[in-house]
Formats: sequence, C-alpha cells, structure tokens
Amino acid sequence: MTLYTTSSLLKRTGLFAHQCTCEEKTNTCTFIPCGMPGSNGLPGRDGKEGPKGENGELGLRGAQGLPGKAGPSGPKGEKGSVGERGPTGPSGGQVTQLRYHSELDHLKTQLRELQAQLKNLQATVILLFPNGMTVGEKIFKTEGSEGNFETSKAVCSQAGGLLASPRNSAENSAIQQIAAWHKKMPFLGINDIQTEGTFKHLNGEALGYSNWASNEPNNSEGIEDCVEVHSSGKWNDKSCGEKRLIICEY
Ligand code: MAN
Ligand code: CA
Ligand code: CA
Repeated sequence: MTLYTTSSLLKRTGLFAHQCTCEEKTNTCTFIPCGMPGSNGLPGRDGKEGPKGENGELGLRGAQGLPGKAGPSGPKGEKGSVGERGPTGPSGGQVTQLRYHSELDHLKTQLRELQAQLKNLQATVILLFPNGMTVGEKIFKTEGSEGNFETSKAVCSQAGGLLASPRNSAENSAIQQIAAWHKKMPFLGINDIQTEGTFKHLNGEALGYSNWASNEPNNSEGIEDCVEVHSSGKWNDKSCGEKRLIICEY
C-alpha cells in the first residue's frame, strides 16, 4: 500500500498544484518517495497591460468630395473693340414700300389665278350647251339661229363673244363642221366694208389666213362685203344683208 502526504495527495488530484513542494529527487523525501510528476496546473491570471504600440501606416486615399460653392464674381472686364459696320438697312418709307410691293405681287398672282379659273369656268359653262367646239384656246359655238351680218355680230357680242373669225385651217374646219351639223352657211367676222377689196377681221386685223373659193372674192354686183363659208369650207364674199347661221367664238 502506498502512503501519501497531504500535499502529494493534493498534487495527485490536481488541486493546488502550485503549492506542491515535492522535488524531483524522490529519495530526499522524509517519509515516503514522491510518485510521477503531476500534470500542469491551470493558466495563471493575465499580466499587466503592455506599453502603447507605434502608429500604424497611412490609410488609402478617400473618394473625391462634392464641388464647393461658386466663388464671388470677378472684377468687370475691359470694353471690347468696336465691330464692323453692318449693311445699311431700308428706311422707314422703304420698308412700307417693300411691304406694299410684296402685297401687290401677291394680289397680282391671285388675280392671275382667278383669271385662269374664270376662263376655265367660262369654257365649261359654254361647253355645257350643245353645238360647241374647242380648237386650241378658242371655242366656237352656235345656237342654231340666223341673222344678217349686223344681227350676227350683235348676238355674239351679247353672248360675251365675237362672230367667228378663223385664224387658221383648224379653226376654219371647226366652223365648217358646225355649219354642216345645221346644214346652213355662216357669216365670218370678216368684211371689206371700210375699204373695198381689203378684207379684215372685226378688230381691224389684216387677214393672216384665208380660204377663198376660186375666183372669190368677186364683189358680185358691187355689193358683196361680207364672207360666207360654203359646206366645202371655202369662202365667198356675199351681201351683208343676207341671213346666215350665227356661229360665235369665245
Ligand atoms: C353668186 C354669188 C356670188 C358668187 C357667185 C359665184 O353670184 O354667190 O357671191 O361669187 O355666185 O359664181
Ligand atoms: Ca366687197
Ligand atoms: Ca362673191
């Protein structure tokens, strides 16, 4: 049986390990030799706080801050040099005149448009009635009525036109065709009333185109100053008192 001192018992149980007085040399013990060394005791209490450490390294650069407020305005700058002279503007009167001419041009354009529209309208209205023909810009038309030269002129004039007076073969053919529909001969707006032997249009214009039948005009019996159109389209001078188909031009 092994005998233990109080301290060795305590030492074996791990209690009060720091109070153990046993030595390595077990044979020096007075009464009984010590056994195997005990296990380490619990850690001691924390020591006192150490001295302050050195400063750490410089940190990374921070993000850019917001812009600051605008500073106070600077002093007034020096006056700039004088610029180049601009073009001379129109005078007050010239401005009024320019405006006036601009409006006048506008009105002229409108008037021309209206005139063209009116001409178209006239042509359409006239063509709505029977017995009309267009040749180029001209319209020939008859109502089928008859009259002597003076009556024929008056009827056409009252209708806003003139007694038909061909300036070319196309116009003459149109008159010939209208006459053929009515199986009657018309008088033309041509005569030699003013000067015997010199036939002219109603406006005094000399004949640029004519379509006389052979041996005409002959001023038969000295009284033929007007012009009738045969069914062939050929012309014959005839007495102005005869009654003929009234064909007007517009
Ligand atoms: C009749 C009339 C005249 C015409 C001759 C032609 O006399 O119509 O105008 O010139 O015939 O023969
Ligand atoms: Ca004559
Ligand atoms: Ca004749």
